[in-house]
Amino acid sequence: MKQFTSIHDVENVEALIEKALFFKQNPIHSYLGERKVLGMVFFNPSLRTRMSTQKAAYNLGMDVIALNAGADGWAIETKDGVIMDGDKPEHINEAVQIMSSYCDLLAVRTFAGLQNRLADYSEAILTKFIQLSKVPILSLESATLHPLQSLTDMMTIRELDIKKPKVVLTWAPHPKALPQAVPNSFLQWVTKSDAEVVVTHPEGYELDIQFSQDCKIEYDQNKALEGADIVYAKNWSSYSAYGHILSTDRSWTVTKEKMALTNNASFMHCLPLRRNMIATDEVVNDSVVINQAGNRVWAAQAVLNELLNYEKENQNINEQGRFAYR
Ligand code: SN0
Repeated sequence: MKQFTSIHDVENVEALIEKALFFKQNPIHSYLGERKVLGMVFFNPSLRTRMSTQKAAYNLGMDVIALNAGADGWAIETKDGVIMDGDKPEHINEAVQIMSSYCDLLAVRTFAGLQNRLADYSEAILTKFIQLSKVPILSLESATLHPLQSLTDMMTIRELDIKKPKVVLTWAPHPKALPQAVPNSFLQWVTKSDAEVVVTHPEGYELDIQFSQDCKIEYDQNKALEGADIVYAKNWSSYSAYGHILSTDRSWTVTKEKMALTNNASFMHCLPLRRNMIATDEVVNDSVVINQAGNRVWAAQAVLNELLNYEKENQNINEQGRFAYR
């Protein structure tokens, strides 16, 4: 695997899930990453992604440099052709080339701006990283996808060991407009697994058809939840009325009563989760979210291991022990 930005970069999804499960049992299995540096650049906040990916890198013997662009590093201008007379002193065109010269793998988190659908769905910033980096790129959530989360989700569902589970992705209310990255990515992965997938949301919250085409859409949340084995809750803002909040209807909050409609389903969420908006305290306390978040380490380790392996196999290591990635 020469980069990890979506499921399309993964040659064998099944093998990657198995590798993540393997690392959970054998965390310190390889030192493939010894003397290698993972750079992590954050344009947006992170708790799980940052800590779990760092831990995963350490398990492989890597060193990590993490930079919060605009907080502990210069704010980075990402658009071409602008007169840089504002508050961003650094341009992405230099920054990525330079950061990638210091690192062996480069990871980036960049959320959707939710102002311009075309710009977000063209993955302008992630694409810049891919084009300008000398080393493999790893997405830590981009404008439209969150593949590390989805790999973790698949691993967590696998651990539940349910034959052809009914998986329900439900929209839930939230005070802020959030990206569609987590639900888009989840559907991209879960529809490739052996599961019956139902998406439920209020009208106007339809996701981009490229992600929802292989699942059933059910506008009645109670109906959707009937017989569910897994309930995956997430808020997202509208795709059609791009970036807008169309509903804050708290009748969509996942409650104990709603969970009672399911087949004793496991409740999942990527976190952070706003309690008693997305789901009630009772539902969160009785969920698999802690194991799910814990699995982020093993998913990240499987991905880092694949990226390191690719380089090793392609023998692109130069005299300095650095990858000479093209
Ligand atoms: C992000 C999202 O894509 O929805 C990251 C999830 C892994 N979530 C948020 O930004 C939540 C912010 C909030 O105010 O609750």
